[in-house]
Amino acid sequence: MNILILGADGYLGWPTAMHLSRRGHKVAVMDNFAKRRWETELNVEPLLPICTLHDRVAAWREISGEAMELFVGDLRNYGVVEAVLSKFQPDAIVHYGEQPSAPYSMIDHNRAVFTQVNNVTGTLNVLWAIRAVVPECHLVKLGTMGEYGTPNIDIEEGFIEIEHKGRHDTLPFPCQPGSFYHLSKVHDSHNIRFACKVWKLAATDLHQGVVYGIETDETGLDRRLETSFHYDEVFGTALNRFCVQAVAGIPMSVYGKGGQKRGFLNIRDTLRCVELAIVNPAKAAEYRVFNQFTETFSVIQLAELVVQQAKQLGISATVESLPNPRVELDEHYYNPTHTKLLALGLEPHFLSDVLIDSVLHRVKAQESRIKRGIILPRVKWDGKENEAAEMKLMWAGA
Ligand code: USQ
Repeated sequence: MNILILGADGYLGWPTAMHLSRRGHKVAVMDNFAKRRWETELNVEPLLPICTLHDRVAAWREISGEAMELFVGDLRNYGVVEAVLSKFQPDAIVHYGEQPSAPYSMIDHNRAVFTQVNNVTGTLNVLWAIRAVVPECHLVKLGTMGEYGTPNIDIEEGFIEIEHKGRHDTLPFPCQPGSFYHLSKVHDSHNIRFACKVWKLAATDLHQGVVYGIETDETGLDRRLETSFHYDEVFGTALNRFCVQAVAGIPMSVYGKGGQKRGFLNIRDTLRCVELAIVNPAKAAEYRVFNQFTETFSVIQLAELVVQQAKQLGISATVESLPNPRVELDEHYYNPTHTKLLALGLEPHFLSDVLIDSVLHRVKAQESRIKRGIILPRVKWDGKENEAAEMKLMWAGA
């Protein structure tokens, strides 16, 4: 299959590209390197130094013998998107090419508007270009479990059957997202579903939980193939941050009571889920949603697990409850369904089996690179202090 990866320079994009290339697909990668600019803007960097995408593509060719076509371009430019699809003629597109951070979208007005315009426009352009150039192409789009929020009922996979005043229907599951970033994904989901309905496109919306992990089978083949692993307050996710904090001897930053429950999955399972979605494609006019995570934990459970496992490496990690910078429930019901990917053959990696080997060991080896000053949260959901903060002055635009 011809598979185009959008956002291929990122944490998940690059490992996905190698994973699919190694399995015999013809892969092309596209990115505008915006993430590297946002890192510079906020003076943060991944834990491991990461080669340029050009160098990684060259290294991949040397190591695997497989070529990848590289496109440098911005999804907000419709002409560029159409040209790339015309040239590569993808059978499937994996779309990671968005601003991925909730805290980034909450820094100030600029970043909130930027996140929504960037994400929604990019996805709309992809939809229009598929319609114009490759209408049978299957879109596999990275959405988020955060689209649902934390309702006091079980979360279904995309749709809920409702009885209302004696009538029955199956409707999109109600969305109560918790940041302007998560809202951008909800807007995308509506646009994709509509495009599937009116143009008979085929799409899978992967409502993914929080990903952890630093290594995949392919990134482990050569130092030059590593992927970016963030632990700062803006781009780092909870578990990755806790592992770095444990190794650095900083108390783990549990926000509020730590009763926030989320779905989690290992980076290796992300790659497998995307592959399963591609090889079992949606049909024409079908918009389907897969809830993509393997286990649920509360934030405090995660921190406690890191304490236990770090102990086995001789690290005595501690936990600190910080005032929650976000506006979210920190004690709530959470029971999301996730059966569709398991039914397609997903065999999950479980956190307690892989945490030491797949994360803590690697972080420990890079201990000297940890920047302690970028860890504590400064971005607050109420926005007031962020507006005055130095971050506002550092806005570099799109
Ligand atoms: N949290 C802490 N301490 C920290 C960092 C986070 O207690 O140091 C808490 C947050 O308050 C939140 C939970 O951990 O309740 C998850 O936060 P996160 O930063 O790990 O994840 P989130 O902001 O939700 O976003 C991440 C990715 C995003 C993806 C999403 C999946 O950045 O791209 O869409 O996970 S989900 O959370 O299911 O929406």
